[in-house]
Amino acid sequence: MKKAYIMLCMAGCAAGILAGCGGKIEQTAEPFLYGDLTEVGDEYVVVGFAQVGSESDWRRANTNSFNETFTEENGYYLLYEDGQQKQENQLKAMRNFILQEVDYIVLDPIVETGWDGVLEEAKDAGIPVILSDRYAETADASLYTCWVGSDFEEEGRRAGEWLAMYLENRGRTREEIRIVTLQGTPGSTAQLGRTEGFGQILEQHGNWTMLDRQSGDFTQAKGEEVMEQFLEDYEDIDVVVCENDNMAFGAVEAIRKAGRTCGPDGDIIVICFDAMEAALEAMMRGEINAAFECNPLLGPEVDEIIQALERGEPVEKTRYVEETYYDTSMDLETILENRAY
Ligand code: GYE
Repeated sequence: MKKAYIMLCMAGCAAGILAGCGGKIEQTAEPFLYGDLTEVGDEYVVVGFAQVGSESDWRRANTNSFNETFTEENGYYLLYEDGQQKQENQLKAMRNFILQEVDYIVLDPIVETGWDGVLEEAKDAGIPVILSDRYAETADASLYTCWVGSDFEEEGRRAGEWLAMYLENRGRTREEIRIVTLQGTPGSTAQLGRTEGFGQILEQHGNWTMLDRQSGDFTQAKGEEVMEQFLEDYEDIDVVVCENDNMAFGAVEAIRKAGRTCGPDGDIIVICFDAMEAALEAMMRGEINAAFECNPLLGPEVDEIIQALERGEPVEKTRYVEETYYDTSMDLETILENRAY
């Protein structure tokens, strides 16, 4: 283990600003770890975590998972940087970590491209980079140690298959089904995979029409804005696919303001991805039809990887976490009682 000297983090990025939280998200984690040249003892494994931001409930749970896992009691010293949904901030954070000679870098890349340069710098400095949640497209796979996260394409297919089954159960296989999509941050793995997976099932159904797809950047405020526009632009929307829970909350709000109804008893089917507690509660209120789970608890997964690397063992290059889905036909109350997020 190297000895790391923790310097002042980028002061310009101090505020943990929440985009479009609509009162549903609270900032729980410290956005940056400040320190004045604190010397960290050799007994700690120093991990620099370049997080995407704090745009959603999922993100908050993900950050908490790292904060709870990478504690001093567990032998870690965690440097946490909130990129505030800007690649530029994440690049700066990574360069800071390299300068500080951390033992490991954990990167959750906001988008898939544009990382080769900084990954090469980390490699030259001998610092392993673990990709968590979102993926980074690299020219050379040896630039990162491994990736752990969700099978986003499978999540998208699962949502499409659920919709097909739902419509079939309601005898709507012949009717034209008019769909809109609120997409996540363009170029992020979660957006690309969910769009692709759902698109594969869309292609199999001649009666489904994708009217429009626009980005709501994974936030509630933008989700609401885009849905408002969709409702003005298109008549008879049957389904809104929201690439995360928070955009679904925004969509539900826009639907309500437009005097329309949604959920199992309404006229617009709402489906979303993440399936965090608040989405299950919205399903219980009859606002959302189905939520496709995305597991945010990646802290323990990355911990296992680092422990294996510390023992000098090889690690799998790609590691998927298990996921399921929920809809209003299930006993959501009981499910919520036993749920960690
Ligand atoms: O679905 C969304 C968040 O990358 C899986 O990012 C993550 C996504 C998640 O903003 O809520």
